[in-house]
Amino acid sequence: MARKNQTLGEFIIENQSEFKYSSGELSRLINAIRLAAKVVNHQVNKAGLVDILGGAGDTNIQGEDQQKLDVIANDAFIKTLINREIVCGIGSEENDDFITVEGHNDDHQNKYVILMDPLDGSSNIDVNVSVGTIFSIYRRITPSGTPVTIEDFLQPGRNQVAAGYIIYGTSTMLVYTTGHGVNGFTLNPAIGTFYLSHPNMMFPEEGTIYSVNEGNYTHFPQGVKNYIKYCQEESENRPYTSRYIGSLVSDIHRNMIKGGIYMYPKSSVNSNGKLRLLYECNPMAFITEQAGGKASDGYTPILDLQPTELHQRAPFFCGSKKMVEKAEDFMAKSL
Ligand code: P6P
Repeated sequence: MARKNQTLGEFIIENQSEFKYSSGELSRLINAIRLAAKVVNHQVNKAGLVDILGGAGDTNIQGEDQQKLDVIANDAFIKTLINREIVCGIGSEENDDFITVEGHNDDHQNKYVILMDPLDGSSNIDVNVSVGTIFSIYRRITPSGTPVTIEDFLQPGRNQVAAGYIIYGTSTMLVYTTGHGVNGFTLNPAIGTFYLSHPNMMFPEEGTIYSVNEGNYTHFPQGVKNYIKYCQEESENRPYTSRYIGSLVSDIHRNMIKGGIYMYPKSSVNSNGKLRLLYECNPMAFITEQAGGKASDGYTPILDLQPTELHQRAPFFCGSKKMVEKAEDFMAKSL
């Protein structure tokens, strides 16, 4: 039972019994994420003060300029997760291949794999706009005692045992689910403690906010164009309001609280859209469904897609159930 102002630590202990099979590892994994979140939060909050802005001079597998904070966040989460000896493998947007974690005595006995986008929205770093960390957790499916394999990462999103995000905004929040609803914890930076501030978060079934990069309008499928025109035309509750921060975590967090839809469709420029299935779409879709919303690629629930590659992309429609269903109607009618 979620009690407002409970600390994250108390919440994890009181809800330990909800984790199937877990004898505490999943709790320790969430605690490891909590620690790494505080480390990254400290770095993000001082970004303007220390010469860590700007590119790190490298590019990641997506060919995107790696921001120094991308690298710092990636290192912080990887180091914390390895030290806590709970995962047998780590997949990250910033690493071309997955990382094998041998574990205690190099015995490959750890039960979980984690996938993450350590600092999503990093292009916003230098302009002081909110950024976020996104994570997705599975139980391994290959035999314990053997090195983790790509199959452990390429599971459908429906298999996730936990997923969440940290939003480094006007306040820093950790929002996550283990399949029993969504709860949001706000960091009190003065004492470094996360407090339950948003118990049982739910998407409003309807909303009046649509989030999409309309600069890509001419490249969108006709169904998306038709839906955007639907959002803009005068009628009951419409025109809607357009809000697009360019930071997935921020746009979806706002829509979950106020109601809305976020779309990153495929286009003639990005045949599968831009967002990555394993560490952006799947975790945000798990959270969305747990919060009573809906997430699809325009046709199929995101959580039912069978991944084939670690960094594959997927078109993404996510948010208030009735808004996503309306967008899917427009997509179906223009097949
Ligand atoms: P565009 C950030 O790079 C990101 O992955 C999401 O956080 C964000 O919603 C999207 O890409 C923004 O992409 O093409 O609109 O700038």
